[in-house]
Order: sequence, then structure tokens, then C-alpha cells
Amino acid sequence: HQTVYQKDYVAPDYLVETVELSFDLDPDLTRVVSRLKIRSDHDRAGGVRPLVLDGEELTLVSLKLDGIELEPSRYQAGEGALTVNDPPESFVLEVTTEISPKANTALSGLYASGPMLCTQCEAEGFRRITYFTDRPDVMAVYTVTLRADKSSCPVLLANGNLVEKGDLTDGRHFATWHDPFKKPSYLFAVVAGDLAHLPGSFTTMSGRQVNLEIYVEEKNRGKCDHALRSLIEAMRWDEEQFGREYDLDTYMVVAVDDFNMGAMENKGLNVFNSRYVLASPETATDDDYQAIEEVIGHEYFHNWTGNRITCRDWFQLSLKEGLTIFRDQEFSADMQSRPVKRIADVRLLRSSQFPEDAGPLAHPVRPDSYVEINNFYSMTVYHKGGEVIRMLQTLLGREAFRAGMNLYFERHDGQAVRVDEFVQAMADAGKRDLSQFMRWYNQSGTPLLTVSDDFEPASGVYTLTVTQSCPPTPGQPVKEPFHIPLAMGLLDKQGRELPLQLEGESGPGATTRVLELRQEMQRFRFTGVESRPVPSLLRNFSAPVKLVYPYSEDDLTLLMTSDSDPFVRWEAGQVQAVQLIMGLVREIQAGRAPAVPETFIRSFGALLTDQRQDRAFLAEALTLPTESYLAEQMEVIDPAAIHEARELVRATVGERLREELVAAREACAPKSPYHPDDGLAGCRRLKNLCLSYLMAPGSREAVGMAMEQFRGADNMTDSLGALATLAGCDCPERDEALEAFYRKWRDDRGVIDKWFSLQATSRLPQTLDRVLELLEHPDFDIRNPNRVRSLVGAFSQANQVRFHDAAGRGYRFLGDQILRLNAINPQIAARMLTPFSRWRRFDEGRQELMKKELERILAEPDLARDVYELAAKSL
Ligand code: HT7
Ligand code: ZN
Repeated sequence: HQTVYQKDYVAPDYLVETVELSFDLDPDLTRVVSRLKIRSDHDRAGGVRPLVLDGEELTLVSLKLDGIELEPSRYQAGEGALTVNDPPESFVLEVTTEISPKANTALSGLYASGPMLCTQCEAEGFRRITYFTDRPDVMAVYTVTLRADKSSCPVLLANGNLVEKGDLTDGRHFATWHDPFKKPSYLFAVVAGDLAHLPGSFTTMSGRQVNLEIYVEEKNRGKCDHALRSLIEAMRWDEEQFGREYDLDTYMVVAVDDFNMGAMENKGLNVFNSRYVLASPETATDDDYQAIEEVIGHEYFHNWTGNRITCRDWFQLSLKEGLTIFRDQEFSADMQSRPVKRIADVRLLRSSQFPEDAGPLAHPVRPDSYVEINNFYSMTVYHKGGEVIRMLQTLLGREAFRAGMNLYFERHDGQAVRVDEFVQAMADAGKRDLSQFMRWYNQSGTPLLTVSDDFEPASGVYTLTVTQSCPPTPGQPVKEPFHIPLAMGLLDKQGRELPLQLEGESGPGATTRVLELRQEMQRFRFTGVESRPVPSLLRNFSAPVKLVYPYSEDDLTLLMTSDSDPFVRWEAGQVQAVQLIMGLVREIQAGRAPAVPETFIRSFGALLTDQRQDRAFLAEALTLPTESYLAEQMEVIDPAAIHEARELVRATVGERLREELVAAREACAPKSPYHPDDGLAGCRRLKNLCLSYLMAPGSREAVGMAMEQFRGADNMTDSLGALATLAGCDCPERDEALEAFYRKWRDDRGVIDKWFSLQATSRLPQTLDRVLELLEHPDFDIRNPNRVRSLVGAFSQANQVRFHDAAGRGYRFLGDQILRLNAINPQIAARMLTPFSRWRRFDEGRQELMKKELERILAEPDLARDVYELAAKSL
């Protein structure tokens, strides 16, 4: 397996001006004719370079150059490429190939999802449809004709505008589509099937009317309203916030059940994993509604950040993904509670990206090399990439950031560019030198800020000393200092915000300011400070860093109750909870009886009964750090002790604060029928959280409450909230509820996914046995990525204590599934491998067992590139 390096980039020798594709669609055997108008783009004086087209899993039927069949001596068709020797300066190449969509279980290229056919071309799927220069810097105008059986495939869709359609003989029909925008091959899409659609429309800021169409199976037509509403909101938001208008006459979204990722931003024809389209109150939770809005927004925003301006090469992936993540985060923040959204984003970053950045698979936001590009659709490229964009906004200010965005669109519309062009536009608009900032793109690892302070009462000077460091990561033993925005404030002992004045400054100081860190060690001297303040650091999580400051219990309580920044308020509570639980872990490890201190229960109770707090924020503040986040705090992870300590806190809260929890839960009881937009999602979250605390000590009374909620729920949020607690309880009601749920929803794939994952994430000791049984369940299908994620992924990535069973049964199970998946869908197999990459963080026994699984995987003779790369780098 070869490694591709960023430093080896060379511009393409040949450009493709137009692509005419014609498909004779059939699930068993599809014939594709491709007519490419090609022009040489290299200096031919030193010799003519061959034309090399990428191609995989294709049967070549014929090859013509300017209408004449090519002699076999003029080309070679090998595995991975078709080479045409000595081509003229400009010519038309006509390639006919055959493919089998039904046999395509990798779900890349053209494949069958149930009765429909659809494509996924990012990153390198187009080469599985026809031979092509399948790289993002080759942009062309596409015209596509689809022919298919009219009764099984009445709907034929491709990118752009419908030009013509009509009937053919033998019950077949055709449709021709033309996309006037030049695009890279990864944005190509076709869909054919028997689909219903929900129509809608949007009038753009310049007064053009755009048709919106959400395509689904007929039975799901009633579940598209939220997706359509979200799309309209996203279109409006992008106009208002970034001045970006949609550019085609039609915007289509198609939901498919078999999909490797969340969705795909193909020009004018998004293809979505059905879980990010379909929703009804009975089948979707508040979180599902939220995720749909986010993903619909994300794919729509790609139309400008990704499609109109795309990446020069795949090393620049964060150019579109980091930027679009930032845009979708801001969209969601504007649609719901900004602080709660920020907290959720930080939680995700810390629980998934920080571990990636600290392990053997760490890579920069702009990687230097890859074996398989699909492995780099990572938390780092997406979410750390999004934080990098956010830091630019923090450093430049909103106005200059917006000017930078405008400049970027003005300069590069229609081009395939690098991250450098984006940052240059920001530097020019903000009149800033961002050369040091580029290290965020080139250096991997999570920086650590160590903060200390000193107060001189006589002079009223308060000094903050900030030291930055970054641990070594693969291939990067030593790091240069980053350019880091550190947003902060100071509170006096009464919790009042102080005006901040750095030495040498005059005039009234703001109460929040952004300190710019550029050196390994920096001092900031604040003047006019009357008494020792408490520093409020990293407000709004202004940089993706870890921060250490020696806060006392009292400092944390002050920040938690008084800081103006909601993120800092939440964080102070999390730090307290981490300290508490880690203390209990140490007690457990030392063989002593752990106990939850009274002070914690009291402050938890005070927060729970604080009526001034927003319910959604309160739910976040009262949620304990996850077992995997706690694991990150340990040198050697002890999954059993972490679980025991965290459960002890939950059970103690449930017991000691029973009345307060019952009251808080009742205060959140529904007063009207459920509606996803009723503004009560925070209330429902708090209510379900209270129930889970009440259930933790295992009281019969709480089981009764859960059963009552489960039976009476008029929506999936409440139903699942109750069922989740029951799935974790060793009581007879558990099986009864799970069985009833299955019987009710057996025909709804999305809900049955939830049923699988609830059982896979149950912390009960017998969970692995149940997971093994579920593998044999008639509804389990290893070829369906959502099902794999809901069983194999949920167990191995969201059930730390059961997956890390000390005897290694969980590891064996995962190893077996990865090997099975390797032959079916390498992308999904590789994604399942992440838990093994963390093997070094565990005790020797577990290390050996995990290593053995990695070695077993690497010994597989037909190991896919995707799996090979991650397994080899993990060892
Ligand atoms: N840009 C899309 C990436 C994607 C993808 C990548 C590899 C394999 C399958 C895939 N499906 C979608 C999704 C996005 O970030 O919007
Ligand atoms: Zn994206």
C-alpha cells in the first residue's frame, strides 16, 4: 500500500473541459459511456506525457479517441489506471465501461440501496464509475443522461437542471441533466428509484425562486417536514450571515438507508443518510431533530464552502470541512441556545478529537501524507479544523472575519485552492500577520496551557503567567509555539467582573479580553486590581487546548455561580466533578470504601433547585463527565474503577436528592402535546436526566416512574429516555419494555437502530452476551452501516466498561467484526478500528490483548488499504 505525500503534489497534465455521461442503469450490470473533452496543460516541448485516468473495479468495453477505436498498443488498462500513450493536444476520449451496482458493498461509486441506485463519489468514488482524472483540481461541466426501467425507477436524478426526459422502448425511459457549474468529480451524483418527494420553495435575496425537493420512499413522505424547514432556515441564514445566495434553480435532497457517512454535498443533489432526513415526533428524539437541522445546514453551506470554491488536493480537506463545520455550528447556535451548543461542541471535541490527537493516529489539520484518504475524514480535520476557523474569528473580530470571508469568495470563486489562500484572505482583510497561526494546520497534538498568577497588593498589579507546550506526536517530536487566542476575565471575591487594564494602557477596560499567546512563556500584567481576583480563563473555549490552573474549591464555586461566560460556568462544575470522581477512583484502586462528600451533594442540590437557570443549560451542568472523558484524565486507564466511581456518584445523588429530583422532573412534565419546536427540549433533557439519577440506586419506585413514562410517552425523546434507563437496570421490566418497543417499531429502521444501540450500551454485566445474540438477530445486517454503528460501534465506542472486559472478550468480538467488514465495506471496517488505537493507555494485560487483535487483523492477507493503514499505525 503506497503513501501519498503532500510535498509530491503536481498540477494535472491534462484538463477535462466537458464530461458527457450516459448510463444504462441496471442493478446487476450498468453500462457507462463517458465522452471527455480533454486539453493538454503541460509544456509539450520536452515530450508528450501520457494521459493517466484513475479507475477501479471497472470492466473496459471500448475506448475511442476522436471517434476512432484505440489500438491496444496505444493504451494500457491496469488495476487502478488507464494510460493513453502519446495523446494529441486536445481531443475527445470516449470510454465505455461496465459496473455492477448490486455487488458494490463498499458503498463508494454507484451502488444499490434497497430498490434504488445512488452514488457516493467523495473522495475517490468516481473512479469506480468510469475512468477519469479523479482529483479535485480537475473541474469540468457535466451533462448526464440516465436510462432505466420506468416502473422500478420512475425517478431519475443527476446534478444541475433537468434538460429533457422521455420514454424509450421496452418499458425504459430517460432523463438528461446539465450542471452549468464546473465541478470536481467528487461532487458528481446520480439517483434512480421509485421515490416520492416533498416539494418546497425558497425565494432568494435577489428574488429568484428555487425549487426544493426532498426525495424519500413513499412510506416516509410524512417524515420530511423538518428537513425541509431546516433547509429553508439554512438558506436564509447563509444569506443573512454571509451574503451567500443559492445558484441553481433546484436543490434536491435524497434519503438513502445505506450510507457510509452522514450526508454528501453533491452539487444540487445532496444524498443523505436517511437518519439525517426522516423525523416524526413518534420516531425521532429532540437530538435527532437537532442533528437533522445541523447536517442539512452543513451540506447546504458546502455549496459555497466546498463546491463553488473547492480543494486543490485532499490534503486541503479542512479548507472545506473545518470551515463548513464552523458554519454549521454557528447556524445551530443561532437556531437554538448558543451556550448549550458551544458546550455540546466542546464535549464532542474533548471526547473524540483530543484522544485522536494524543494517540498513534494523530495528524495535523492539514495532514502531510496518507495511505487512504477516507481515513482522514477525521475529528481532527473536521472539528479541530472548525476550532481553527473559530480562533480566526476570535482573533480578527466578527467584522474583519466576515470581510475575510467576502474576500475569499471574491478571489477564489470557481477555483480549487489550498488552506493558504483562505488564511491569506483573512490576513489581508484583518491586516494581520497570520504566518505563525498556520502552525495550527501543520502541527498535530493538543497544546497545554499552564497558567499561574501573582498578586501584589501594594501596587495593585495582578500578573498572569501563561506557558504553552505541546506533546510529541507521530513524526513531530518537537513543536513550535502556536498563536493562541486566550479569552479571559477577572472576578473579585463577590463574583463581580473587573475592568481589565494591561500595564501601559489607559481608558476603561473591557471585562473580557483576548490575550494573544505567541511565545512559550508570556506574562500579562493587569493594573488597578484591588484584591486578589479569580481568573476566568478560556472563555467560550477560545482555543482547542487543555488548560491547567490551580483553582481551589471556592474559586470553582465562584466561577460556577457568578461568571458571565456560560462555558466557564459549566466548565467549573465539570472540573469539580472530575476532581471528585478521580478521587473516588483512587480510593477504589487502593481498596478503600469510597464515599461521595456532603459538599458535592449540597452544591449539586443547589444547582438542581436553582430556578433562575435555563433548563437546557442546567441539564448540561448536571450531567457528569462521561466515562471516556474521565479515562482521558488517567495515566493508565482503569475502566472498572471509573465506572464504579461514577455510578457511586450517580446513585448517591439519586438517593440523597430524591425529592429534589422528583420535583425537578415533575416541574418539567409536559403540559401540552409534544412538538419539536416547542422550546421545551431542554426541559425534556432535564426531566430524563433526573429520571436516570433516580434510577441509579435501583429503587422499585424509580422503575415504576420509568415504566409509566415509557408507556405514556407521546414522543420518542420521552420514550427512549425511559427505555435507556430501563435497559441499564437489572429488573424484570427491562425485557418487557425492550420487547414492547421492538414489537411496536419493527418496521422502522431508524428506531430499530436505537433499539440495537440501547442494548449495546447497557452497562449490565451480560451486555456482551446480548450483543453476540443480536449479531444473529434477523434485523442485523452487516452490510448496513447504520446497523453496524448501532451495534458494533455503540458497544465498542460507547460502552467502555463492558468493551474493556479484562478477559478480552470484547476485543475478540470487535476483531472478528472488523475482519468480516474488511471484505464488505473497508471504510466502515476502518472506522470500527479506533478503540484499538488507544491500546497504549491501558494496563499491560489489556494492552497485550488489544495488540493481539491488531496483529490478527494485520495478518489478514486481503486487508483493505483503509484497515491496513489504521491498524499498522496503531501498533
Ligand atoms: N463531504 C462529505 C464527506 C463524505 C464522505 C467521505 C468519504 C466517504 C463517504 C462520504 N460520504 C460523505 C460529507 C460532509 O462532510 O459533508
Ligand atoms: Zn462536510
